Amino acid sequence: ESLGDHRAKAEKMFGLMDGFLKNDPVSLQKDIVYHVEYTVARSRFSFDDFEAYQALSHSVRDRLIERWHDTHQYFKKKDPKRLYFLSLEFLMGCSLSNSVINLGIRDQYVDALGQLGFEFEVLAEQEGDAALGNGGLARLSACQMDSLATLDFPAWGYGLRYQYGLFRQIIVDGFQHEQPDYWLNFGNPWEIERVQVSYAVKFYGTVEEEVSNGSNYKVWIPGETVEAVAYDNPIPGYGTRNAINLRLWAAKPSGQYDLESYNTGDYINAVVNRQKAEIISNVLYPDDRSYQGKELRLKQQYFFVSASIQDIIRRFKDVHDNFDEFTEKIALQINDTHPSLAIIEVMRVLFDEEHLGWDKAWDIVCKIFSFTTHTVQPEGLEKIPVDLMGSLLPRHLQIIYDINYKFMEELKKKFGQDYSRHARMSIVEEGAVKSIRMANLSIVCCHKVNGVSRVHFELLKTRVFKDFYDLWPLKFQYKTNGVTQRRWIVVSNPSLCAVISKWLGTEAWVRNIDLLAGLRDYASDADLQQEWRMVKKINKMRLAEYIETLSGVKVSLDAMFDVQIKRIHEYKRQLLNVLGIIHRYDCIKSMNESDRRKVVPRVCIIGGKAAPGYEIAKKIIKLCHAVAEKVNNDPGVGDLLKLIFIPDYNVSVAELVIPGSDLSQHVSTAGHEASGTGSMKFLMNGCLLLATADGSTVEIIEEIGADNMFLLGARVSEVPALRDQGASVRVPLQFVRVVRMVRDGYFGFKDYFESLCDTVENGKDFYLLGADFASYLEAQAAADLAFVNQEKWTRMSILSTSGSGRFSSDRTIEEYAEQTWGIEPCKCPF
Ligand code: T68
Repeated sequence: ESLGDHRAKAEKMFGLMDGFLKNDPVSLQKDIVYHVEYTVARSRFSFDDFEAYQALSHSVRDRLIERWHDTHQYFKKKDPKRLYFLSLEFLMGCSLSNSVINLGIRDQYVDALGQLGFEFEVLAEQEGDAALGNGGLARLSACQMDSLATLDFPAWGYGLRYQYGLFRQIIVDGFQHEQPDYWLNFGNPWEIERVQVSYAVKFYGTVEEEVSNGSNYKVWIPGETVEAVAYDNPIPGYGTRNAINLRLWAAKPSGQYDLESYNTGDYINAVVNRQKAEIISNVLYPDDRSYQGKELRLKQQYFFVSASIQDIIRRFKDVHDNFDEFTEKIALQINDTHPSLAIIEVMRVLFDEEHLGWDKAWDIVCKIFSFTTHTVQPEGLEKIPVDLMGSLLPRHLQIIYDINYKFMEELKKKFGQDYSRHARMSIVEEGAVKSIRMANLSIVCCHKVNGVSRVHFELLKTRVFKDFYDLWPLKFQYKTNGVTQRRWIVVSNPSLCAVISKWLGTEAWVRNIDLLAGLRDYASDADLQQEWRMVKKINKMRLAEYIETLSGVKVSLDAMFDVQIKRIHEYKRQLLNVLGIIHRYDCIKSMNESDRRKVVPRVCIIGGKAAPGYEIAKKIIKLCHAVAEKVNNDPGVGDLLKLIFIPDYNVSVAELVIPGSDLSQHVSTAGHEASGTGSMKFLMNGCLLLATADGSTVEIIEEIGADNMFLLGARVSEVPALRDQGASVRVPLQFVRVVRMVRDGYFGFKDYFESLCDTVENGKDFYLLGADFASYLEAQAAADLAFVNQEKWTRMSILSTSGSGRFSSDRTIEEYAEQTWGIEPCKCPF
């Protein structure tokens, strides 16, 4: 077919489409009704809210698809350098509200639905979260996709389409139980299945030598082949026509039949065996920090990497007939080390299959890959046992050895016989279990290694990757994390959004967050302050209703809502918070009537999931419930103190809780939180922070000033000395007392809590809860004092929002684009 014919056909088809979809209320209504009838296949006379949500989503999806097609057509035509963002986890949450806002058609939908007798918000609540990730790292990926689309960057995301997302947390008698999240049960209107986009992914087998054109090549003869099928998820930018793609892979049995079994008549077993392939993309691993060297996890990693690399090379080859321009057209970002096999896979394809020669292939690999690390603890670094790697990916193991050999030669030249340095830096770790250090591999092969905050960068340079920093100082950089104001203000806090736009006289801050700084001038303005407090009140009412439905506990709107929501970890110190609550309770109990009148009432809210095998974290959850049981039912305490544990914390819960909080806690032991991003969402919503000088908090202080938050605890530089003091570290009496209360069974479950108490007493308090306790209580007291003065508090709150501009993921992405990826915007014309 000639190009002319093709264009004529396309134009004819576009004519039949009657142009693009229209967004006036009647067109929207027609589309929704159409989808009720034909897509959802319910009668137009009888459908429920969920079916209405489905039809509504399909009409939004149609509009997304138009822009997404045009964007990709345009990228294809322009052939700019593209960024490929590889991540094993994306925590997208819900899509409906975000999509209509980014498409700029929310108001039209609200009207259209209103006229049909539906409320947009009610239908939006029907949607369930897409929870294909654990925590900060995964939500960061989602925020960054939003920014990449909004800033018109020619980017693609790649990940895995898990059948089961992060487990659902249910609480039975105060204990966490896990339930599977079978999120695809009712279909997913936000994805497009592309059965025709699929690749064979190989595993196991052997490596053989082959001679071709007089040279020797290695050929990998696989023992198992699985098919990867693409599911595309359009990601719309805000205020632009661009919609980029997040391509997630699902495992399906390979098209290649197991002829042997068919011939031997074992038909049933052959079919059953084929189904086993699907296991690969079945379930997300719920451990957000530990590595167990499990075969299935490695299979997941290689499966998604191999499919993505095949897809990327196929797309490149569509328009290029050699690899000369590969490095000018492609940037590959690996999100932590989880996708780092991509590096070896590209090496293998270029060397073994494309026959480019080692040096050329290596040169390309070193120019295209960059890597971001999200961890601080050396024990958080991924290690794959060599035996496992060798059996699952025999050829990859050989290539890793070859790379390591050359790297060791380089080290010898540079540092001579410093064997302990060689051993520390080697990609291969000798020891009881010989393993591949995925971080070392990534550092050796990537042109940039990024940290996620300045403090993190300092720790990488001086501790975690010190040897590598000494060798290649220019490789190391940092890009302080950010979050998207589209989801974390516009979607989740419409009332605040309206007030901000009114006072700034523009909505432009939604794309250009630096404009928020303009609010600073009005921080003491009585009118703004009143509107600001009104917004907070509305959001607190919503949250209070949610709390009452969940727990039956009625909370006072006059109380300070004090929130800590994040994954449960010892280093994040939810236990410090609970011990602080016990102390507060203890104080209230011993007060006389006149002192009680001075107490600032508190609603303490804690939420978060513990990894299923993390016993201590699970005990912290149980302790929250045990304390809540006692405190909430103590008639002598009443509204002065309530403790609420919000179960099944996820993105949607965060969207509800953050706008309704007054104070939020980010109290990790200094030097343990690489960045932290929750704090940024609270900051944008004008919630004050009670925090340690850890991760990105240090930069938040620089933006809003230490006076506008409640700082506490030891600094990063003080932590090692405190740890060295062990049992002789100074611990306040109040700390000893509250731990004793737990130990003695004041909240019940005496035996169960014993091992939890052991983690903070007798010189074993690794996370320094005792050492920081006095400072924690002082910060809490300062918060109480500030809250009493509502003008002062509101001013601090406005200054928090107005100082949050630096923590937009738009800024982070601009920095990556310029300093790491070398990509430029490619804006699809309207
Ligand atoms: C988090 N890491 C950091 N890891 O803890 C946090 N890990 O400080 C930072 O703000 C955030 O990343 C974004 O940079 C994680 O969330 C994981 O979830 C994870 C998952 C699997 C394996 C290892």
